[in-house]
Amino acid sequence: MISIERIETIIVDVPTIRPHVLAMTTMHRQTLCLVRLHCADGITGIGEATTIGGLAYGDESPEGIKLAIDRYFAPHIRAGDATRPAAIMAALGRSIVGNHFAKCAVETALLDAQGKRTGLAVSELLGGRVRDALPVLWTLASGDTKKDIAEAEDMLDRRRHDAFKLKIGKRALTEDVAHVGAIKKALGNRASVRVDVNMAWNETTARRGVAMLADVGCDLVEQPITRANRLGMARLRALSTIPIMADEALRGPGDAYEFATRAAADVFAVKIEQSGGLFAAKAVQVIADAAGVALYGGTMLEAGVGTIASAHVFATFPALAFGTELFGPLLLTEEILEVPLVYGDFMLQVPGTPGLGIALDEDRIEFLRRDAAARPTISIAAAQKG
Ligand code: MUC
Ligand code: MG
Repeated sequence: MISIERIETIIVDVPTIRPHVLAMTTMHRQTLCLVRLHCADGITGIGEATTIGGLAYGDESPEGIKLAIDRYFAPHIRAGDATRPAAIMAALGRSIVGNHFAKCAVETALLDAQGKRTGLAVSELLGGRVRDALPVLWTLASGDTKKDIAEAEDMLDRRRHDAFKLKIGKRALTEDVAHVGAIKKALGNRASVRVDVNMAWNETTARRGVAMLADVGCDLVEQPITRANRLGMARLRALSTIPIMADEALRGPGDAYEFATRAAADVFAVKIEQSGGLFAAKAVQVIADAAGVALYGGTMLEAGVGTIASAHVFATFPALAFGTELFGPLLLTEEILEVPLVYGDFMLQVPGTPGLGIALDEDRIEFLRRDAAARPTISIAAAQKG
């Protein structure tokens, strides 16, 4: 038995490199809730939870996650054995309803610690990896067609991404389709172009929209309608000539099971946070595989810790037909890891070293944390004086 002696939760705010425009919010920064579990054997595990636009995307916020872990998760974690991550997660599952993002951050930290303890990469603890690198798409979401085309050309030139997801649903349907068509025309066969509507359409708009998008060369439509309308997703899927992907609607294995039995999606966007953890995401994958649903590795725009935790999970998927969108750290102005994740040749490398295979840049975290001691500031008047 190895106890967990200290549980740290740290809120960190990091600006984005440009505004990230989604149907429901525009992001100018990302807020991380980092979790550190200090174990009695001297090993520390790290986890991360992020949301999108505070509470704009889901029903957990970074601040709420911190509070939930500090107040309600902590006694169960302290009562557990660090060498038994599954038993601690089972205890949390029995006592705490929902809170998937918080559970994911804690499970990530438990598995990071256990990996360091056993000398195994997290992907090996999850059953073993089938690949060492993952294809990574980029989201074009500046809100401006010309800027998006220039951004995509730059990504292609640098061999960083050759698949792009466009965020639509905020403007009129014809404007959105023209935007997608213009980008596809500019990129041609050099890139895959997909869209994410983030639930912004009703079913009738979606029926027209999906057909119009197929005509301009779009390869896939992600979550066109509200997460609640599962039968609508099944109807859209039956009519569509291009794949329909479920994202917001998939909040764990139970939803995956229902989507699979209702044939309500061609593709599942698997997200470790939405699923409720790394093993829950694996369960979503297993259900998809059994039902013949294709897979895509999704993101909640996590920084380095959550991104690499996701990568360890996706590295174990036998098939990953639509690649991943694990670009979160690249959307942020600040690096929080000692050694940045390795992107290149359209892929993200998955470390093979024990645990997650990453370390936090402690000085950077101390500087960026929201509760950092007041930094020296200089007033405009003082600066002008001299
Ligand atoms: C989403 O809905 O998929 C993932 C990539 C991105 O640009 O936004 C997120 C959320
Ligand atoms: Mg999505």
